[in-house]
Amino acid sequence: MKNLLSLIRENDPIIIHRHTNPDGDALGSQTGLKQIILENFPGKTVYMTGDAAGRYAFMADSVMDEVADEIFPTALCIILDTSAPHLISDSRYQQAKALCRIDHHLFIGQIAPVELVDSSYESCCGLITAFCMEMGLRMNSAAATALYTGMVTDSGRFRYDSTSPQTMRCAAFLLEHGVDTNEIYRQLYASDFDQLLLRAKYTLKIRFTPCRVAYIYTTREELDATGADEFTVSRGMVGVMSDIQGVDIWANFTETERGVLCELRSSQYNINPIAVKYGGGGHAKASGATLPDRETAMLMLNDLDELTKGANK
Ligand SMILES: [Mn+2]
Repeated sequence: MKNLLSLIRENDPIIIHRHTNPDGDALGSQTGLKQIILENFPGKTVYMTGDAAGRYAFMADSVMDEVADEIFPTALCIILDTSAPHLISDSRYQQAKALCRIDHHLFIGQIAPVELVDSSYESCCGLITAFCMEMGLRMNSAAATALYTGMVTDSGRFRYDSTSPQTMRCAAFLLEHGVDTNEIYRQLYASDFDQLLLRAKYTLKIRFTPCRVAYIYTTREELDATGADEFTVSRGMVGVMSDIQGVDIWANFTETERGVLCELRSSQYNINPIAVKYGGGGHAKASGATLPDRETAMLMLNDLDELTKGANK
């Protein structure tokens, strides 16, 4: 952490990068670190670079800067929340005078000569908060709000396994510096009325297997009738089954031109081998596959029932 602080102290200008298709953590760490540098080293010039904020454009100060080519060879570039070089938004970091990285992903390989990589943190925002706390840097409410947003999104509202006592200590520190949590949650989680209606419709479609695997099956005709695209239905609606008591596995089947899209989730079981058996893949508790027809979907439900009978937790 000391090396990182020296680099920041000694360099001007500073350009902050993060991964492409930014999420709340990428943007939160980018704008949060910028605010911390400006708060503690007034007079420094700090740029942010990368593709547009998209869904997270509501975050304050999330518009990227146009950084001229000739600035890079004079600058310190800081890469945030990125595990591999090809994911870094704006490859001109390669021309930087000095380079460092702050990240919380599992370490794959070194990108910069100075790196602060710690995968015990739920978010890059959490790691930057800890850096600020440990180095005794001043925090302000703009930085705290940005960093808190990233902590909330990357930890799934403090629910994922990665949430730790350390997470809560960092979050507490941020709250002490002026975070309007109501405003953040409203921006992140308010859904429009059409979305709400669709969720209601899909809640009514939930069915159960004999072993309490929850599932929804949407035919081609039903999909067309909703007027929603297949992604909104397949990925978007699997979550309506996620918090039902007594349900540890749930599956969302959606008939499309390409076959029956299947999204599989579990709170307890490793459902990945079943997704793989049907030509899909993903993670232990979240996988997907594309099935040829409804009969195959029903066979998959049988397999999921069998899984709940075994000890394969
Ligand atoms: Mn992250």
